[in-house]
Amino acid sequence: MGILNVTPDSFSDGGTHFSLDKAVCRAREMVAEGADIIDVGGESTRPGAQSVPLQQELDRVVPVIEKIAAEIPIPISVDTSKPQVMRESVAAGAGLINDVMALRLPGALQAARDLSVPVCLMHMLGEPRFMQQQPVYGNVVAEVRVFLEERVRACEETGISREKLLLDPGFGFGKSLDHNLALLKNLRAIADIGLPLLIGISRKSMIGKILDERPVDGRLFGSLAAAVMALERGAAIVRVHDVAPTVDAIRVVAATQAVK
Ligand code: YH5
Repeated sequence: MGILNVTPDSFSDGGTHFSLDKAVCRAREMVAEGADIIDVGGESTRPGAQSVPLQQELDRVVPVIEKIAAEIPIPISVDTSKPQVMRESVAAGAGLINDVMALRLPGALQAARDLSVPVCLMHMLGEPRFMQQQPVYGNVVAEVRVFLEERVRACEETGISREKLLLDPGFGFGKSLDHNLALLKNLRAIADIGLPLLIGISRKSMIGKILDERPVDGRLFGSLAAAVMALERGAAIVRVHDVAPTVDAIRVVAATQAVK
């Protein structure tokens, strides 16, 4: 899954304006590099980020989805928590909802049910603005598992079938470095829930911290190591910035996993 951020700080036209053409070019490039899904996100969910008003998120995301859905041969996912953005994005051509709030906003469960597309449910402790202020768990792996199982039940009770669901432990979302490392090492316990696992570690601060505060642009090799570890522990999809290098890593893992 290739990440396509459609926030004003990405794909600027040189000024302060977002360039639709540049975003579409990046999507084409990721397809050429071997991406199987493009994840379009218009709300920054980084630690400390403010939430984006509904109309602004719609204005960012919907035109991009419309344009790339018309010309790109792979599924498009929308990274959003807002029911209205889910509805308009699917109408514009998105085929997957990627919700870091795991359908906890009012109306989100109903929107996902009505749209009947697959949904990725991600674990997050707290909310983006405050989530990195000393997160506390008894047993992070067990608690993430219980949370995800509870969200699966909420989906089923709303009429969303299990077959439509993917799960994600939410690396970096309300987790310290030790929490993230425990989740990566014990990812099998989350995979054992029995639904496909999506993992987002690419360039995240856990990689930077392990590598002595390496800046974002030097985190590729560390991100690849983490992706390989996740795949070996049962991950089905990795959400990444660097598609071509990740596809090589995936092919090495897949070739090895194919041996009896
Ligand atoms: C995720 O894990 N993450 S947005 C901080 C960074 C780098 C990247 C430089 N959406 C996930 O990608 N959806 C995001 O430090 C996600 N799983 C799913 N399913 C945050 C992000 C990032 C944040």
